[in-house]
Amino acid sequence: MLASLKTGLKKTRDSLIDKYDMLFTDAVKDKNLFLEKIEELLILSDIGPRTTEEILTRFQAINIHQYKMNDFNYFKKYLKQILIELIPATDDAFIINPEILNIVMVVGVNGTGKTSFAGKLAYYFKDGALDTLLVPADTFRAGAIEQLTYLAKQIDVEVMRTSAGSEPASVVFDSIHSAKAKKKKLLIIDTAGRLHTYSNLMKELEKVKRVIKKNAPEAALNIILVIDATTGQNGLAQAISFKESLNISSITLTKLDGTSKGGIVFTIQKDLLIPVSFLTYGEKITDLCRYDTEKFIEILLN
Ligand SMILES: Nc1nc2c(ncn2[C@@H]2O[C@H](COP(=O)(O)OP(=O)(O)O)[C@@H](O)[C@H]2O)c(=O)[nH]1
Ligand SMILES: [Mg+2]
Repeated sequence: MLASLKTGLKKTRDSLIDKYDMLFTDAVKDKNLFLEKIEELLILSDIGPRTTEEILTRFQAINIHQYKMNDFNYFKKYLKQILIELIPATDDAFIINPEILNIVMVVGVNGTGKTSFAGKLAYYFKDGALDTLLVPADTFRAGAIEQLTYLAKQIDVEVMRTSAGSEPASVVFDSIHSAKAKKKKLLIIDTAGRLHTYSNLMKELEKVKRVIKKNAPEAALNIILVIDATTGQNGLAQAISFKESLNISSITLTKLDGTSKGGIVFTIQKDLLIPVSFLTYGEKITDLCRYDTEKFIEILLN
């Protein structure tokens, strides 16, 4: 993870630091008040009720004066240590096997950043020289095909030609056969985020998944749910329903640059038990990184 992630997390980092100063002027004199303020701070950054509670238990157990909790540096050091212990490592959330065809199906509701993520991911793997095909299977929304096609041209990655209104499952069917014929190693499928109803959407995505399983059973399939970090609890609700319908492999959290609630990364892992694979933190094609708990905590609290 890069310095650019640090910039992308500026809002969350600033909020933790500002609020710490604001909240802790007197709190450290009184342990109960201190715990109350910590709780407020953690909830404000969307760390989630379960993790917050576990963190509080750890703080409860220490002598706050001995640990110099009035000093932000000591506090951060201690919190870092707790988070690293509490948040499960997720390094196997996303694996690419360059020997076979890898299929990434990108799902999520409208506007979360699916199409942008598909482009960023293709660009990310360009360095690794993985021959990639981008597939615009959001044929429902006007402009979605053009958006991905434009992105693909900019980064010089092949994109499947499709016309608006085609059936997504048949676009995906064609793309799998095309990828096999061309010996592609990575197929990135961008899907629709909204149909007439939510249940229509789920049915369509399930159908796309069946087409993949049937036509490329030998491929490694990753279903990545894209969640907009700025949507908070709403994003969590989305994750629950996509998890039920599609058995997603991991989550990509987008727009971390636009929120002070970056703690949602921990909520997803702890409360939903879904691994996080990628983060995006800006509109540039390079504003993407793999997620790594320890590095994330390090950057967040440094
Ligand atoms: N600031 C910021 N904007 C983003 C990020 N990812 C996507 N966006 C913007 O969010 C909007 C919706 O993105 P899009 O990929 O079209 O979403 P989709 O409807 O899920 O395909 C666009 O204006 C993107 O530029 C991000 O990480 N940070
Ligand atoms: Mg889109």
